[in-house]
Amino acid sequence: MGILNVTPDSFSDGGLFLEHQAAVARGLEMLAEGAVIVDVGGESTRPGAAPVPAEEEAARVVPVVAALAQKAPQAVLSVDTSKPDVAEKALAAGAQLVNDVTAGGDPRMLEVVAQAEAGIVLMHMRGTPQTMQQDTRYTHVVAEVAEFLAARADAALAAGVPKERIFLDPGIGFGKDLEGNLALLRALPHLAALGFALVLGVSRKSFIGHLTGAGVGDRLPGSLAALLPALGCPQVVVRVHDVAATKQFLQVAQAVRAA
Ligand code: HH2
Repeated sequence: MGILNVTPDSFSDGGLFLEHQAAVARGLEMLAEGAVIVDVGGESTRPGAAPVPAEEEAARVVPVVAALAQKAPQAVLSVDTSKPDVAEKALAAGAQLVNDVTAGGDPRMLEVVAQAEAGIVLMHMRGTPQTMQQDTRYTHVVAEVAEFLAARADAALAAGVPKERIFLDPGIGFGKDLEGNLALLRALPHLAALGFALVLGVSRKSFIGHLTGAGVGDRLPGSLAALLPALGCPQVVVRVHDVAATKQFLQVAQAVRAA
């Protein structure tokens, strides 16, 4: 899953693809590099990011989704939003997946997804992007995240989203400290045992900076290393900025594992 942020303020690529033409070109480039899914987002979720009104978010993402759907009909397009109105418009424009970092926090989201016969990514976050790093203590982070994800998957099933269209994501960096992020990465097989496909987003995140001192633009090696736990899991979608490098990493790592 290639990340396409049509925002002025995303932590790593903010401002680069705010122009629709540049965003569509980057989406097509990621597909050519081997992405299967392009995740189009119009609101940053970095800690402390300012909320964006639904109309503005839709105006950022919907034209990009529509253009990609027209130019790359084979691609799976995802919309990174927690607002049902934005999701509905993006689904009508050709998206097939909603990436909701609030895991259906707005109850209408699950209805919108079920109605459109789309898929949904349900991610764990504590609080909101404004508050999530204020308290990152857990008694048992893996058990708490797994319990939350299982409950949200049940809610999606109850709303009529079929199991094969539900993806669970531990939300690396969303209300977790370094220790919590590492524990969740190590526990990926445990989360896979919930029986749903997973999404994992580690690309360029700050825990890599905390471990290594590397700045956002220099975190590719750490981003690849953080994908190691995903190699042992059957159904993991990796959400990345650097599609070509990640593709090569996964191809070689999987060949070695299979040898
Ligand atoms: N991480 C980010 C945004 N959306 N969605 C899922 N499912 N999992 C993630 O780990 C995840 C996500 C943050 O990364 P990015 O999109 O690069 O930055 P920003 O939120 O600042 O736009």
